[in-house]
Amino acid sequence: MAMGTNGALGVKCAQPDRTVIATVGDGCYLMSGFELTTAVQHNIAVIWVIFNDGEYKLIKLSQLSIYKETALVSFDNPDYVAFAHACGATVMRSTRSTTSRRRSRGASVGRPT
Ligand SMILES: Cc1ncc(C[n+]2csc(CCOP(=O)(O)OP(=O)(O)O)c2C)c(N)n1
Ligand SMILES: [Mg+2]
Repeated sequence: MAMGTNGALGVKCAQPDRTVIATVGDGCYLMSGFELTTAVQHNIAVIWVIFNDGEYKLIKLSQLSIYKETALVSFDNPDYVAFAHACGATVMRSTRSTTSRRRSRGASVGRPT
């Protein structure tokens, strides 16, 4: 969990001519998303797509399947748009219907997004 969030930086450094998109859950992003500051400092143009559902969904589904109830799987997210702005990254807010369009726009930005 979370290794893809910051591992994407290494992938982009190894393959600078390729588009690198890390699709991450919000729980995963919270564990290591501060690496965005490194990406901005060295202009490592990774695109992160954060799936913001305010919970550890996989764990919730496991709990439901085993115990028929859930606990400690919800959390409040920070404002990721404000966070990205504060780090100096490019940012786009997406909904279910705009995600793939935004991702292609992100691919053309050439900056941490
Ligand atoms: C370091 C680490 N801690 C905990 C886990 C257990 N784990 C697997 S998935 C998950 C929740 C992931 O939540 P999120 O990233 O929000 O994705 P979602 O399931 O909501 O799509 C957790 C805690 C793990 N795999 N690795
Ligand atoms: Mg989640």
